Amino acid sequence: MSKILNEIDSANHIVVISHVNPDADSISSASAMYTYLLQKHKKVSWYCQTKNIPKKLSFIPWFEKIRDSFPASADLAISLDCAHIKRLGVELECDLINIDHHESNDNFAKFNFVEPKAISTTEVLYNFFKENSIKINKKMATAMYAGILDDSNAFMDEKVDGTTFATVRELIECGAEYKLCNKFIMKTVSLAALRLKAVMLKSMTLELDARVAVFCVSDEEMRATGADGQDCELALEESMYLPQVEVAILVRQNSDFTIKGSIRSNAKVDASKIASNFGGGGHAGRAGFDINDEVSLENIKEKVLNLIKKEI
Ligand SMILES: [Mn+2]
Repeated sequence: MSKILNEIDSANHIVVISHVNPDADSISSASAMYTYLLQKHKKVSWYCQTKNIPKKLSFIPWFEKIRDSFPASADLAISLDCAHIKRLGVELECDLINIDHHESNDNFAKFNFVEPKAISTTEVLYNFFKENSIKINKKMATAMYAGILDDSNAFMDEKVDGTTFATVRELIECGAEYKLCNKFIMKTVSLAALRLKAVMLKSMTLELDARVAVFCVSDEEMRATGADGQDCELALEESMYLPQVEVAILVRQNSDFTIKGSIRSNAKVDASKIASNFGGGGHAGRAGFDINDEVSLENIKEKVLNLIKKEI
């Protein structure tokens, strides 16, 4: 860890990197690191390859500083929450520090600080700051709380324990604007997403003795609501709260009539195993796949259900 601090101390221009299609943790951890580097009077930039970052993350400190071009003068980069080198969205010529919490992280950088047991990358950063006696200010605390809140699914994740709450308490004592985070991350929703949720819940069916919730969404429905792919997650996640539901599946038509599949599962069925039958992947609890042919939603739905039937 002292190597990481030395590296930061001797660098002239540092770039923090949030991964492609960033989530709250990736933006929050980059924000906390960005704030820390500013405190140290470092020249610092913030890079993310994705152009349209969800507006609901705009409350995170320094969000307006994010750029989609990588500065040529950088001599050190720090990637946050990037499980794989491809998630950086840029080919680097400078040295790299990799700070993350994904189990699949293969330590791709020159310097790696990866804690797979941590709930979020912001928790990894919190440990980093504490162990190095670095003062946590209000902006850093707010960002770190936001990452823990989102990656722990509002403290509902299996990994949440007393330590999580002790960390949160300390972040609040450091000035974390937790009410703001709760509102933006847990409650803020676009009108399009809300409309789509209504459409999806209305047409949801329950299969295999109501153990599987099924959603089929046509391109027409997507266009009618103005929603995007990520907005489908609202109804999908919510169906998992039905006590008898063990698996939820979504098959969605893209505008070019190809298909995107998403699977959520509790412990019994391995979602990534189902997705792998279609060339996809992910985690046991959440996985996805893409089908690049023109096939009917019904056809894919039946295939997925048949596979689940064998596992359930
Ligand atoms: Mn994360």
